[in-house]
Amino acid sequence: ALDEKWWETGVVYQVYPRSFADSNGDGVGDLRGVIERLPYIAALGVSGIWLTPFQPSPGVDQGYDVQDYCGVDPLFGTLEDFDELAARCHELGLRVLMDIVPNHTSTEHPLFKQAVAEGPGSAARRLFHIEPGRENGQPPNNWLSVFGGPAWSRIAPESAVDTEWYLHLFSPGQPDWNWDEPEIWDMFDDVLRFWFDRGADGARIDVAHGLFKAPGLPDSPSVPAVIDGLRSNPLVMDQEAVHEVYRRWRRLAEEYQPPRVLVGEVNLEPERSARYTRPDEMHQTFAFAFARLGWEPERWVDAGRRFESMRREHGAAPTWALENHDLVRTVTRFGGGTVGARRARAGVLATLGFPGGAYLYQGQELGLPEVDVPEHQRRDPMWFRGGVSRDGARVPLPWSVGGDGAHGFADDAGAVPWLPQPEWWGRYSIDAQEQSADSLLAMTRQAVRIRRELVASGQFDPHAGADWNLEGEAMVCRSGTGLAVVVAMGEHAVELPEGRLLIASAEVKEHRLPADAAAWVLTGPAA
Ligand code: ISL
Repeated sequence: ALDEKWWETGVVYQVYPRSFADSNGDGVGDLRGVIERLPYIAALGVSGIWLTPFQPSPGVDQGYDVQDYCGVDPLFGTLEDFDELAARCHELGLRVLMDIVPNHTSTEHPLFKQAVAEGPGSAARRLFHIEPGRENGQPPNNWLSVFGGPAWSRIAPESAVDTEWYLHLFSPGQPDWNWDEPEIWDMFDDVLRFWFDRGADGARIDVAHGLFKAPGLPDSPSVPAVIDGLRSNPLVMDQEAVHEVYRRWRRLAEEYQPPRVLVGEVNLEPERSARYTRPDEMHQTFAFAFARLGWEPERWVDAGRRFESMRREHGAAPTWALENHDLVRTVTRFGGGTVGARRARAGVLATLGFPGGAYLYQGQELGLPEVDVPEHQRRDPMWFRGGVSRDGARVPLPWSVGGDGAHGFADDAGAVPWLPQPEWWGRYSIDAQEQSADSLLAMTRQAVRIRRELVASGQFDPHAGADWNLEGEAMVCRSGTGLAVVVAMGEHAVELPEGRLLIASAEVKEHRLPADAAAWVLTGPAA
């Protein structure tokens, strides 16, 4: 049962290659670094990895500005390295998810360069949203980019003749594709086939709720692309037309044996994101309504309940994740310091126990806090456009206690990591946590192992419906299989429900779970 539906029965580990392991001492992680340290990932017991982009890119948005969708950036290695990585993963029983970026590309993509060169009216310009400006040198409409500032830039800022503008929902280095053109559909079919043929087991789809814009690109009464964390501008994203793309991709994925898996980065409210997991669309979408929460019991219950509608209406299991490379690390988000550390630990256990798929972001199993990267060393385009910097969740992993080789991130002792690590980084290292039986790393491994056992015995089912309630100071998720996930979110210890305690994130005494902790209890006949 585990293998067949690995993406939801098992746990997927997100690898951010730039910051995972550096095999050649240039301070940037690479595919060979991932290959060398796959045994570490396999030992977590996870069923697969998702690799964020490693395709050729100028790196304006750390690889989310893709210049060539079917290659490997020399910074990360070669296509042969990818082949070896996929083969090694499969030997170890790990599946591999690519990151596909269909909403936008890079200004260095050959088709965009052609569009620039061939000028107004050319066929190449139709592949993007390229429009004449308005009077007084104003952009074609009033939309703002997700990263801040106008969503439009001039194609040729210096030219008096070519006064057209191109749309970019993200940075100016990331022009949006025009999905009204059939050529784009064909191009992405080929991209998916390229990686699926090479052994990729599926794809995470970047900004999957993007792609299409309201016809005619009208001015918007509310100008930002994202109104708040989960509500996007209805003219800019979440257009009905996008669902036809996923129906097509699902058919394409199912031409393969085993069928390839699609997971959507759909940053919308549960009811809207659920529509992307219809049986003939994507297999899963991340539960962002949950990922964006702080330590707020009422909102956890509310988010949990809202995802139950996704099961009922679309037959899809929610996909829990509390961290990724865009979000503030949970230790910090949940309060920082030792309190934040305890809560982040509880968060890992809760995520793995709620019925649904589960993703962990590299370093989450170590309890890494957000790093305050000094301003002059920040690299995030969002920061440069006036937003918050996401660099603090992207600092290269600490593998060893001592500082050499950027705390063991690099094989080369003198390597300087692309983002600076704080001097206390080694305290969180994998080596340090391997020495301690109650480290978060040890707990994560144990929880993943227990989850596998529960899957095998039918006591964990990602599709089981669940009841979400506040019981006193505890947030309790009781799943149809008899597994209760209890999170003590108040100030006091809570009495655990009757049953067999399987694992807890802090010491349970007399069946009482301390504050800021989580536990799994098998209740009813299942116990
Ligand atoms: O569009 C949003 C909400 O409706 C955003 O939250 C959006 O989902 C998010 O910014 C997308 O992130 C992904 O694409 C970006 C990239 O910078 C991120 O790292 C990536 O995860 C652009 O490719």
